[in-house]
Amino acid sequence: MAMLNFERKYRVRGGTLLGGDLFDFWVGPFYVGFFGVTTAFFSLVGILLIVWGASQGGTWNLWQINIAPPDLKYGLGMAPLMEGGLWQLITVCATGSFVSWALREVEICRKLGMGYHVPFAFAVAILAYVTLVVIRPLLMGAWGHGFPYGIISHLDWVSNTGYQYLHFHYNPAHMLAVSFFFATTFALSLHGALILSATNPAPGEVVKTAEHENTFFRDAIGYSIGTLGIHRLGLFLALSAGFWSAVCIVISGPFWTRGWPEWWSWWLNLPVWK
Ligand code: 07D
Ligand code: 07D
Ligand code: U10
Repeated sequence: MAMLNFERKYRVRGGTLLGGDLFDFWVGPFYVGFFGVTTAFFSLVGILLIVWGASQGGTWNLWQINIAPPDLKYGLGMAPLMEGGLWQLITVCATGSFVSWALREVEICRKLGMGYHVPFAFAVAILAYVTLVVIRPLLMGAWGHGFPYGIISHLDWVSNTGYQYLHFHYNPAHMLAVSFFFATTFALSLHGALILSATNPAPGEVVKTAEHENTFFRDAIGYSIGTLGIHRLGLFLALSAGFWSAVCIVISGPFWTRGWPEWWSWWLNLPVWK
């Protein structure tokens, strides 16, 4: 079936979570739905607030635009608009639009009778973001612990926050997250390379199948995880990277306030060394 025929066949009513038939239509290639409207609303308001905030910030240099969270003295209260209130509104819009986008993905999955793997995966990214700007600030008692919205300024925040704990590489959950990120790129490079080597042969050669793919890895490392298995592993590695990232930052401050190198003194204090 040609792709456009397939789309016509499956672009049917139903599967919505909210709004019934009301927003159950497409605009060009995009499915709308109730959550498409809320995505459009939150993104538009959020972007307008950023542009307005930028216009008050004294620079149009894209790299330097910065919308900072409130001072710590405002605690968990609302701050005046130009002293972090804008950051608070933008955070509401960003969270609203990310969650709306995930729910719109859920509706699309339901229409197509597919699993919810894609929205679930996006939800882990949203969890990491919400951990940075909502959960950790709540646990630490001030919105001022969120990261500022700006291309360079958010890098400064990461660096400063890292050095507050002396040496962030000693954070054990950061180690896990970093290793999962590395493992994800390693797995995707192996997978992309293997698929291309089998299915995109030189002119005149035949296309190979999963038999070849399995045999390559059995010859090389004695085991093949299989064609479905590599996708399960890839999803697991990538989601673990995001999950342990959220853990590594939420424990920094709320659960561990000293330098991360010091955390390892439990090892030196094991009775076995005495
Ligand atoms: C390739 C998919 C496309 C997405 C893109 C990002 C915007 C922002 C906003 C001008 C892989 C679109 C960008 C809409 C424009 C304004 C106000 C995804 C792909 C191309 N960061 N970060 C970047 C975000 C955090 C860190 C780049 C967002 C945390 C470091 C881009 C968030 C920490 C470095 C960006 C976020 C952190 C970057 C490229 C949210 C820990 C870099 C991103 C909402 C996670 C790199 C100058 C990319 C860079 C970079 C966006 C959060 C650390 C501007 C939207 C606070 C160390 N980040 N970031 O390709 O070059 O992602 O920075 O949480 O070195 Mg960041
Ligand atoms: C938060 C992004 C969510 C995105 C969403 C979508 C739009 C729409 C539209 C394109 C989580 C946004 C969409 C806006 C765009 C269009 C059309 C993803 C998020 C919802 N670190 N470190 C991490 C490494 C050091 C520090 C994570 C490496 C130093 C701090 C990861 C190194 C110090 C924090 C990581 C290194 C330090 C981190 C980031 C090496 C600084 C965090 C990935 C090789 C001196 C952050 C939850 C992530 C974190 C984090 C990797 C070094 C500090 C594991 C490889 C030693 C303070 N670091 N780091 O979380 O865990 O993605 O955040 O040196 O807060 Mg680190
Ligand atoms: C994978 C795969 C695989 C494939 C694949 C892929 C993974 C094996 C079969 C996919 C992979 C790729 C294509 C590779 C490239 C991808 C990346 C590198 C990832 C990063 C991607 C990007 C950087 C692209 C990002 C682009 C985006 C997000 C699109 C932007 C979209 C929009 C701007 C429109 C969004 C739509 C919305 C919000 C809903 C519908 C809304 C509209 C159409 C707008 C109109 C609005 C309305 C009608 C609603 C009314 C609005 C209101 C009421 C608000 C008004 C508010 C006011 C204030 C006025 O494994 O298989 O191959 O391909």
